Amino acid sequence: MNAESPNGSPTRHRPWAEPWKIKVVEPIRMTSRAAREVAIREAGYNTFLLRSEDVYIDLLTDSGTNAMSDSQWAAMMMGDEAYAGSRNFYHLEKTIRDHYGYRFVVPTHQGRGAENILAKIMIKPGDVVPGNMYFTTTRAHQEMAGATFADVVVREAHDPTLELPFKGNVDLDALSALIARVGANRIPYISLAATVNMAGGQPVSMANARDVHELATRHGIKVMLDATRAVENAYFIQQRESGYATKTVAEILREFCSYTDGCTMSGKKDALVNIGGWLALNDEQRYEEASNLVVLYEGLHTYGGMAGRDMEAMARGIVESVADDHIRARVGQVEYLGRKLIEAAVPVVRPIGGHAVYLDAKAFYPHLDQEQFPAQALAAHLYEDSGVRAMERGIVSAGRDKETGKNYRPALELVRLTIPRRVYTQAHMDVTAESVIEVYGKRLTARGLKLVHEPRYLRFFQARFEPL
Ligand code: PM9
Repeated sequence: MNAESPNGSPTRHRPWAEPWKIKVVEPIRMTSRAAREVAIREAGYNTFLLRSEDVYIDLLTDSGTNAMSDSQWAAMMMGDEAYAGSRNFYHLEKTIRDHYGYRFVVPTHQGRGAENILAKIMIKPGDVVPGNMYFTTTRAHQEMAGATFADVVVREAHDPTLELPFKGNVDLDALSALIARVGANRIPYISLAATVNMAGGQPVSMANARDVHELATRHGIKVMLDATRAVENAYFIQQRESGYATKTVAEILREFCSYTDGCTMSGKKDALVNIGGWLALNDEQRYEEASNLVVLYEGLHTYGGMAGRDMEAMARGIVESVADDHIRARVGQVEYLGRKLIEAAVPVVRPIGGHAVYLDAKAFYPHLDQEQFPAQALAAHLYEDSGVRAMERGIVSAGRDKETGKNYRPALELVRLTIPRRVYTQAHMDVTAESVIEVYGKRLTARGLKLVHEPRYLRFFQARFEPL
């Protein structure tokens, strides 16, 4: 093997080999198929309701499941747990300003805390919020504040088979038409997500972000970024967009954020921590409102629901997250799993996204109607086969239209194999691929599910099912 390849990656053959070694391990255990069949039945065929002890490889989410570095763990001992004015807050604030570029920072316990506050300070009843595909918690807070979400993602995002570099882009014609139809005064902001989770972790190009900002600014509309996986988005820009190959991910992230007026952030993803988030804004008056409102929902504006130690760990995590070798390894591991499944002709969303490989459940189980919850069933079948836990991202996650009460029927009916950062090995990816391939081999005998318990809010978390 080469000691070092010219582009700074560890080897020519394994460019994504991890830039870290393992210091602490957490045991996990394999269970029997019989035990897993009982566990998933008791969980109402919902992988959110499984106990993690009963899971072998946990690919439910990359949210809060990251492994922290030794530097982050050391930071946990540096927590200033003062109620007000913790030094860790000021460090976090400076780190966010330096890396994301926004002027004002309001800490929150996680992403949805920031979404709640943003929706409350920006939205009035009857507003419309355009966005590049919905996200569950984001849309829920927009709706609770009285807005309707309007999807303006490019049409290609809804087709899992299309191999295009920026399937998270906003359709500028659709956005213009929406502004003309409802009027700019009813659009408090554009909700721009990078990457787009529900489309398969697909990125937004820099050119598109620039154009969205230009169009929005012309109409006096703000652009609010969901920065949850903006570092992964920046990596894709570096790899795929002309003019960015020689820029660092850190530089690309700063430029990307400069085309937006603020952001909500779940630090539990890119920022390499187990809990934390923030709302960032450039507008001082809005910041005053947000930093006042945060005391009602999260905590004082210098901790927002986080302990001082959590803020310190997140500040260090942000710095680690933009290192080119880290992000190359992170996305490289996801691509490794994706390629194995593509080689076995398993239908997955193309191209492979930044944080997860998404199985196309409609193509996997073509004999099941969407109302028989093929993705929910597939996630259960995969768990039964190997103890690999995945997440449904289809009709259950999409929920119901708040006006008609009917199920949304999203074009994408997916199962997400979500890779936590710095947690699993290549062998774990191999086991996962083998299990998916095994389940794919038995696909024609698979049965769907019926919904037997449906909670009112974000039903996918707690819904229960029975086999048909
Ligand atoms: N995402 C995920 O697994 C957590 C559970 S599913 C609701 O993908 C985006 C793009 C997210 C996200 C959470 C949030 C909310 C906002 N935007 O979970 O509240 O992917 O920190 O963030 C999950 P919090």
